Amino acid sequence: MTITITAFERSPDGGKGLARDMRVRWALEEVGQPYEVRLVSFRAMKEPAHLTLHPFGQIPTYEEGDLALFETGAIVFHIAERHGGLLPDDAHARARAITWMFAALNTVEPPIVEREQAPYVERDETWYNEERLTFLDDRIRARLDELSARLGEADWLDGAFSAGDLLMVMVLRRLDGTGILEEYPNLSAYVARGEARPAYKRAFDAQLAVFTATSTG
Ligand code: GTB
Repeated sequence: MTITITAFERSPDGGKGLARDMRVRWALEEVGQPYEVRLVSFRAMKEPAHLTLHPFGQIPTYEEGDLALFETGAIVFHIAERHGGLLPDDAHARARAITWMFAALNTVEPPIVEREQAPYVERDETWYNEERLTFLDDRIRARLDELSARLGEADWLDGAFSAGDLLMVMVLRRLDGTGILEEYPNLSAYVARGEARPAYKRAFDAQLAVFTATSTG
């Protein structure tokens, strides 16, 4: 059955793989599932046809036959459940890998997104200043201190590479350009290990190709 995902027609990151379709592309590449991509404009994302698929008018979405999903955590989980390669067979190891998926999205990502959005959503507030940004940066550091301590010198968070690592690497990549990740050599190496995976590279090249095609064409 054909899998179709949605992605930005013009990603604001210019193809750096920071938009969330990259997570889904990477998961599909890891499990060897071909997929098609429907590109959507910012306007189309808010129109009824897309809102039927995604109540919040966002990307990515996932369609497979009569199944339509949104939310990258749910999509990656669905892919990992249906195909081998992203979750261990052992029940306890599997539950722990799923725990890391939630940890990436619920515990590590929120302070990163808040910091990323502060310059856009808070800049007109009287209390928006350097002190506020330092506060937000330090909240990220608190999480990374803990994550770094847990990872230690291991390659992945819990044994073999899993969907938990896939989401955690993608979340940490959002720190690109902030200099914060570089304060944690083991986390930087962890992200680099994820980016070195052949499936990651195929997914990255595919999302970049959208940008190069639209910017030169
Ligand atoms: N919780 C949802 C999920 O995980 O699927 C969040 C989905 C989401 O935030 N989608 C964003 C979106 O559609 C794109 S990924 N935004 C449009 C809107 O809300 O109207 C967020 C994103 C966008 C761009 C960059 N970038 O260019 O660097 C990075 C991340």
